[in-house]
Amino acid sequence: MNFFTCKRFKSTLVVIVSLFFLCLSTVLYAEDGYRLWLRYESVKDVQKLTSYKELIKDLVIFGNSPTMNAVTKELTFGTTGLLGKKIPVNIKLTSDGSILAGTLDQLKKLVPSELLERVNQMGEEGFGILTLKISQKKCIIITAKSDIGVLYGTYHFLKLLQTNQDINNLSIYEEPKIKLRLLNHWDNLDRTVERGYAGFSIWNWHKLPGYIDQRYIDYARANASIGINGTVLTNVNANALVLTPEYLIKVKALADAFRPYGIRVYLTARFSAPIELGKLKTADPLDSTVQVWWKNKIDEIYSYIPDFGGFLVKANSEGQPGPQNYGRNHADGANMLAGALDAHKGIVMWRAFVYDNNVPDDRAKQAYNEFKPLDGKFRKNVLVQVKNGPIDFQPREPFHPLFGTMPQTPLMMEFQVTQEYLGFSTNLVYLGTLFQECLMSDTYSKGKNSPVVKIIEGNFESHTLSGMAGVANIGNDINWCGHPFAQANWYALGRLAWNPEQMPETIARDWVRMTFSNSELVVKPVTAMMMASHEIAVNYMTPLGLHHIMGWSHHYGPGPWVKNKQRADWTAVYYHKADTLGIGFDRTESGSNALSQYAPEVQNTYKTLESCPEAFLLWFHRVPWDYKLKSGNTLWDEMCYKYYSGVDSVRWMADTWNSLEGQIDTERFNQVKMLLSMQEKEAIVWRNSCVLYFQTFSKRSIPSSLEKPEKSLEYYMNLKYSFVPGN
Ligand code: GCW
Repeated sequence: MNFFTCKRFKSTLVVIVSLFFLCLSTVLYAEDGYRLWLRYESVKDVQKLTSYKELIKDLVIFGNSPTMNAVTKELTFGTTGLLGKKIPVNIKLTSDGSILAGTLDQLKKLVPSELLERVNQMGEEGFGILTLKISQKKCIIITAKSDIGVLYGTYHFLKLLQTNQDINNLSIYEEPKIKLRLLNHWDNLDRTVERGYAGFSIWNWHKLPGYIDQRYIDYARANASIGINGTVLTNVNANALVLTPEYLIKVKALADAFRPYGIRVYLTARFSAPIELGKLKTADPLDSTVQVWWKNKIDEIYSYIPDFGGFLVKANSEGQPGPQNYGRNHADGANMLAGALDAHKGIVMWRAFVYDNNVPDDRAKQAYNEFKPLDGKFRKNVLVQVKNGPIDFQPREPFHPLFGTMPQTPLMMEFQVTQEYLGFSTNLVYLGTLFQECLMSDTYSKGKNSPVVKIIEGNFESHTLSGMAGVANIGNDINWCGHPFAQANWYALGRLAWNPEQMPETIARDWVRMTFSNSELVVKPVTAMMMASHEIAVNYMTPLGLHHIMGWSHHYGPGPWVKNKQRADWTAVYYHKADTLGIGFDRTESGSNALSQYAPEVQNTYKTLESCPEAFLLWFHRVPWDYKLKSGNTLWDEMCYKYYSGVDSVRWMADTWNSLEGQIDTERFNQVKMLLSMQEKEAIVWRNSCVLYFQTFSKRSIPSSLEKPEKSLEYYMNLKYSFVPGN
């Protein structure tokens, strides 16, 4: 007997081989974040798992359209992963425990029609998930009027399993409250992403149309799972090239890949395209040659993509061309495009984020001034897309005054999911609460209880169109968004676009359960961190209504000292107006009177120093440094406390996260740990820069209980950041 045949060798070999496979499997299944919230890990709760196995024996799926094939794939993949065993697909109902998925039409032979009546009353995208007895057999049916509805129902059903819900007696009916639920990619054709912090664009234009990256399919799956039904592929700072045949065949390839998942493709239209591509002398929307050019272009686009969604347009803003170049207004521009799109049921989303060529007394007033007079002048297939606040996605803004003041025009919400002003992809900031704060703000446009959400749902005027868009935070990073928690913002956008009345906490909990763990030991603290995170960032960046004091141009880090640029309204000093007497932008009657753009009840709330919620104090008022706030502190002291509490709270988030070691997979645990430590450093830079800079005006000392900034103001002002992403 030699060593190689001895028992000892054999068992050593077994150990080595098993270790090898174990290592290999951890490498293969490393939690790199790619799977987003669709991980379908096997259910850990033994009781739940047993009951799911009891209730889910097989899948019976009707229809074989591309969408129904997606349903089959997702249901098989999802249930197999969650239940830890292969769930077979059958063609007919054979025993208890079938999951039946199909449209009403397909199911009507099996299911008594009165049981499905409620689904029949819903729109095309709605669905029902019901526990029923059919031919004495207990089953769960997922049904809808359309295949897409069945797909949405499928994801909802899988979410129930992913979040360990009871599925014994289901009676769920859901339909979206908003029609257009879109991502806006600010992706350029060279694959850079404006304000993108997760690598390069996921659209690999060079390899399209021949190469369909699996990422496109996974992107579509992720979007469909949260109800997103459209994507604008290109940057609003548009390049006309995307409208040429060279690119249209690539756009078509993406549209084909997304179609089974209910996602329509939209493009940004560069207003001067007739000049750049068509060699016309003008892009005047009232010029007939221009109109013909666009009509032909639009017909051409539809010849490639029959269900093309339409255009998103940024015009006469930040140097982009538009109708005002020809003495026309936004309605003239939008209607010209909408006219040509209408023949194909396409739409125009015309952005209200505009800039005058002249620097105004208050930039916050511009959109209202330009758009309000145009209410009622837009064609039926135009939506005006309005950012949540009147300046520009600041860490905190009051709601945009256009909400509620253009009743005859469907207004579409534009949120920013990418964290341009909220710490890029190094800061953990959950945006569900920011979105909700805006959606729930009462505009009083129809008296009390006229929140923004009702305006965008189109409740008051029953517009045929309604929409919500989020500027995407997606790039080609392995985890899509750069920060594991940034995925939650993509997720929240989709969930809120489907139903903007949902609670951000519910959404956060679901996301944590699907993304990390169902254990309450994880769900509770992580949800608490997420729910607090936006306010924390506001505290260390722009407390008490401060805004637009970030680093010049790239917007990374603080820059309250930024002044003397091309336009005053691109500087920080224009917005904070700090001097030895006080700080803040007076937007009341004694100042720019931007407040007058809101309903009288809203004006009353913000009008006086006493009535104004402190979160918006310096947004609406100029306040003396010694002014006493509700806490009894002076404005200066309170500002210091806010900045310091912001940093302390980041430390609390880091401690909370670090206490979860062992309960989260190592890879993502370490990623978030490192990022939180970076966030702490960045928060300190924000705090120290702002406190030291504003101190040069307030001439007051930092309250003695607070640690002194370790470096000088000069040090912070001289920090240089080269090649900041997204710029
Ligand atoms: O906030 C500003 C951004 C620009 C962006 C613009 C917009 C796409 O800094 O990068 O341009 O908003 O929304 O159009």
